[in-house]
Amino acid sequence: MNTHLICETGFDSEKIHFYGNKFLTGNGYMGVRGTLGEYRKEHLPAINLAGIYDKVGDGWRESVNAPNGLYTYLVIDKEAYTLPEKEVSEHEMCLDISSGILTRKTVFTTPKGTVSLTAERMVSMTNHNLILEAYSVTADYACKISVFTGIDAAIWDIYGPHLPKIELHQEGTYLVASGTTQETNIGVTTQEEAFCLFQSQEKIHINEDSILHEFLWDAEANVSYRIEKKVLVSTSRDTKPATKPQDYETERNAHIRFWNQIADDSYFEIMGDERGETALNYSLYHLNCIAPRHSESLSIPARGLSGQVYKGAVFWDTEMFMLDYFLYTYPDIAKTLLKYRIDTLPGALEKAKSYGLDGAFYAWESHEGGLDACSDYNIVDVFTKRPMRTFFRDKQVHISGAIVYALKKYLRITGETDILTEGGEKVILACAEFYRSLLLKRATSDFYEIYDVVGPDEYHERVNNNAYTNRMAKFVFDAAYELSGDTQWQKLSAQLIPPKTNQDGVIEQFDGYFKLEDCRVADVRSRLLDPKEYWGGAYGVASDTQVIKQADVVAMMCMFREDFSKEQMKANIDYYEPRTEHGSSLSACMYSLLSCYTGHPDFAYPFFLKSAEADILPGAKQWIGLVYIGGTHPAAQGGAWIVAAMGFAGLQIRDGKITCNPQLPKGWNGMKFKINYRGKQYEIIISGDSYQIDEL
Ligand code: IFM
Repeated sequence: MNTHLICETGFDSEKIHFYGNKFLTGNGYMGVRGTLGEYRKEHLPAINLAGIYDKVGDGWRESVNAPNGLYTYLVIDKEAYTLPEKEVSEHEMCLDISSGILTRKTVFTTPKGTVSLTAERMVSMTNHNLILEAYSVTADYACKISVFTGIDAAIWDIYGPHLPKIELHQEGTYLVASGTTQETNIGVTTQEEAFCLFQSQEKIHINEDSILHEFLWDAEANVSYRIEKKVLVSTSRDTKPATKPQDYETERNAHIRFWNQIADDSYFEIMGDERGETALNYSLYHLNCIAPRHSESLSIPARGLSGQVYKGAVFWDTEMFMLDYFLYTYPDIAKTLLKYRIDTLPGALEKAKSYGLDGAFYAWESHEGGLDACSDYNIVDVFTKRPMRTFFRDKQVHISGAIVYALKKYLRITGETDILTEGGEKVILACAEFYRSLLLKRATSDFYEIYDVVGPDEYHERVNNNAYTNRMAKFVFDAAYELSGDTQWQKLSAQLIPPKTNQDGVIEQFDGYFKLEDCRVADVRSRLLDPKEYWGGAYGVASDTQVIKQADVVAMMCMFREDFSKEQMKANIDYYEPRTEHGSSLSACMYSLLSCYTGHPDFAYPFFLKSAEADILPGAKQWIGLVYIGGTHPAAQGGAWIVAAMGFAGLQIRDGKITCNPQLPKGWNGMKFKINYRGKQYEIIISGDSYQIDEL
């Protein structure tokens, strides 16, 4: 079995959106949803652009999709053969995660026989503006075939249209579609060139919302006819003009070589678990599809480049869940992600000021310049259809701590300190000032407290002394002290109220949490009147109970494992897991990691798989209230790497020394993977509970 091939056989029109995520291709500059060439906007095709945002009227600000240069459909004897409209006798999509190539084979049944359509697609890793696609058509009888291929300017937008007037024309061998975003005035252009590798007649059709070649020919029975496409996507924000591609084969080979290298650098071998190995490497495939290799200062949105869900915005997901893979594999990319936060410091300073606070309050949903795209009304109530006031933007203050935590991790792993003078130091100090401005002290108390926050568990809003948030603030004060030697930070760290713990060592998630109704996830679920109902906020079914959305105390224990004994970690997993909905894809990996830390890899395994398979299997949450949240889950994918490397392999770097502490789940006989540490590559081979680390 080839564990690098992810396939879906058969066609299920109910799963069109899911396939769009599952078969995403991308190169960090753009993500291309895994939709079929013939799909129009109702099936959510998208060429989603990294870091390009816009706002239309009162709609939410969101990322921008380019005109779809992959639009292609087949006509046989004057009848269109497209999915989902036509019956097919065969249909398969396969993604090769070690070459970054998505293929499709569809066999249509026509009144006279069968016609097979195969296609391959890749978003070039070596020319970031380029997408390559090739089609082959074979009929088992003689017929007249037309392939229409070109650019669809009817773009799928959630809050668009972002390119309201798209100009379509032909320029030499290229078809061109270009438009300008409404608020941000960014030019977006798609150019498309298609070649027939056989004799055909060609016509160009310029329609109201598409520009297409029509290749028309008399097909002989059982002869394959191939058409190759090169699509160039560019924006006026590009630092360099798009380079014209070389011939298809040369570009294809370069792309494959690049992906082969990624697979060689970072994919895992898991002896004894093909399913786990495939899911983990598929996760790493996704992280590489969305890694901003073309930039020195850009980050990754919470839904990757799979569309405009969550506004295409960057959340704490990147720093806390995705960064580690890059730190240990491609530290330059880790730096690019952090530079984004350094460069968006002005936005964070501005946000803090707007709330009457000091220092840097980073955007909960960050767009360019650090602008917070998070709305005050981020969820629509299913019953009243009214926007609900949520407090993600104003109260999820743990975001600034995530950035300092990530910077410190970068410093520790890479040993590269230039990032401090390049702005990292300012970020750390500004975040410390921010947390200082949140501190409250009662006249009779020795301790500082932090009130009125939302922790990682978003269902409980405006709580006091969220243990995770307080620990992050303490971490930031410690970092500021270490950097500046200013003892005010040391004092604040020492005087921050310690977490409250019950007799079993279970940490109270926030003040009063233990007094809430103690019930289980199933109890709360049974109270829902509508499956899309929001569980949190003022009237949510979970709000007055101990049921939480995602790892919170458990996440804190993962981040600060040195603070806790294994017994205490275990007591907290045992307490919180039955009360956790895992309603966020960020949750499972934290439970998995902490279970590894406590020496329970078998308990950890299903959570690991849930994380790694977040986009392989259907079932991910699609709605919060009436807001669509479908898309890929890169934080879960990054979390899967963290669990495999730090959890099952027990990888740790302390005082410059790489060590492992393997704890393999049942069925795993060994693991093999590489890391990059301070400019050198190491191969880690684990067999049972012993390991070997070889410098390569
Ligand atoms: O950042 C997360 C948050 O923790 C839970 N809701 C979804 C966000 C984006 O993934």
